[in-house]
Amino acid sequence: MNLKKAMKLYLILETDMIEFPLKEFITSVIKGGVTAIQIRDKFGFLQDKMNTGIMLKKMLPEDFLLCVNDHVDMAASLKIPCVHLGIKDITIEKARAIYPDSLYGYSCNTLEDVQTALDMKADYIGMGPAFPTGTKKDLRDVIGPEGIQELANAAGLPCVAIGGISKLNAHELMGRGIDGIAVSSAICASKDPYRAASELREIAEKL
Ligand code: TZP
Ligand code: MG
Repeated sequence: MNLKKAMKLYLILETDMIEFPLKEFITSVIKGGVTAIQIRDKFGFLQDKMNTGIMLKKMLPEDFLLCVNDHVDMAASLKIPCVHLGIKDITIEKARAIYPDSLYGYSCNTLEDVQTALDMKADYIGMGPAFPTGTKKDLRDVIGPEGIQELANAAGLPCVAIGGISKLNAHELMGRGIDGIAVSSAICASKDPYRAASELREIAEKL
């Protein structure tokens, strides 16, 4: 898998925000240009996330970058190819002992986090929050486009910016050394998810 290419438009799935049947929504956003999906649903039941994972595995091509937030065990049991972890989760080293075949992403907010990601041999980095957002409750300090650039330069790994990104501010992330943008509300809460995805993909192509 070409990870940099696969991370161009990375959708963080928060199904509570979605106003359409999930299957219909996924079909629309894939047509619109989403290149990766992370099952997050931070406060959802694990059984529901498992069902979402089973459905997405059936719908998406085998080489699609499908990720699971936090739940290494769920990813391993469904053979989902990627797990996303952060400072509050088990380490990537421990996760690899459970599920060695997975790709691992790591959330970074500081240069120290980037060093941790490199030490743990993360496959990619999610860096942010780029902008203020209400989607994540335990939000760390907003680092802005300059902070994103600083972390991307230090990382030298495939990376996406995350946090409060919309079609109104995504252009501020151009030329910052990132490979893609990760969004939740800008697509999940949209009345026209196809359009939201295609507008963001157009911007992501110019990063
Ligand atoms: N991690 C940092 S900010 C964030 C996560 C999961 C929330 C992203 O959601 P939105 O709606 O795109 O700001
Ligand atoms: Mg986590």
